[in-house]
Amino acid sequence: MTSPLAKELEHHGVVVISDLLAPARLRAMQSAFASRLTRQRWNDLDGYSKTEPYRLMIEDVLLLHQGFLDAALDPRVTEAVGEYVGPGFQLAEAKGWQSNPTKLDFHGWHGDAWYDQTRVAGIPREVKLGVYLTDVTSGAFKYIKGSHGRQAPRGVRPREVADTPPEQILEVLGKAGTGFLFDTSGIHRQSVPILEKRHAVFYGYHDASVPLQQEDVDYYRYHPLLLNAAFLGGLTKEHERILGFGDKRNYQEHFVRRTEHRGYHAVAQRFFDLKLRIDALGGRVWRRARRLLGPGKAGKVPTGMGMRS
Ligand SMILES: O=C(O)CCC(=O)C(=O)O
Ligand SMILES: [Fe+2]
Repeated sequence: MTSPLAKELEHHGVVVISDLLAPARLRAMQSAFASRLTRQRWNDLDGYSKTEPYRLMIEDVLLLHQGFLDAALDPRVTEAVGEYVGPGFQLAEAKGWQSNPTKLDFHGWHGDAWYDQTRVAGIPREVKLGVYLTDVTSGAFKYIKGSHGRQAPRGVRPREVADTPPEQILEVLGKAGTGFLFDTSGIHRQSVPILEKRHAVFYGYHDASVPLQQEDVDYYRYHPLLLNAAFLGGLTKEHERILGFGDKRNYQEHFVRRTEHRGYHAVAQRFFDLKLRIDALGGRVWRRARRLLGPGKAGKVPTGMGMRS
């Protein structure tokens, strides 16, 4: 094993890369990330998605800025992950979120369940790269060193970890631009309380030949990566392999995600359709008024009534 980061991973299950993002790169990524946090994703408006009260999710960060792709393919990262997971490793997920301040312990200690535990013997390796985009002085990522590869990943009850000596717990406090790699079978969590908003990105790497747990197949969690063509210049064949170019193993044709909010969605859709019809009617009335009264007499042009094709 030649990568010092892979060695640390073997030993502790976690390793910090304090200077992962250079300052100019970081600033650009922070702005791109923040631009997606201005509103919830809806219709033709990009934004965050929300499926729980305390986190605003940005799915598919590789679409946002070159920096997110470059961080995922940083040679320090790919070398360490390649050695630790094995040569078939791929980037399987790239998402980020804003954690909102709360004192509530909404997401406790756990190992990340991802593979089909009924079909896979042993514990296949998965590594995540976490990257902070804000300075983190509370609500930090925490990891129980040496807990990796010991048990099939699952939620962990507080009493199971109550006797852990404090020196065995790594708390990744750090400046924006800090990165850290961890074996996701090890016990970890975001700590509480979260006193200020935290922006963080998490990239997941595992071998795409490992069968996925049913829950993640149903959600299409590990869909082929969504990429931005503008950022794909200069990739090597190995980069393309890591990004899963042409790999259809986890691709699902005709996928439609199920939702618990079907009724809400249907009602919102109807109301919006009604609004579009009212707007269109308003547009017709305005055009007729303009024809009858002559240009300049029918008031200001109503906005938002244009068709785009
Ligand atoms: O938000 C955190 O600090 C923990 C994230 C986590 O558990 C994960 O990405 O698997
Ligand atoms: Fe996790």
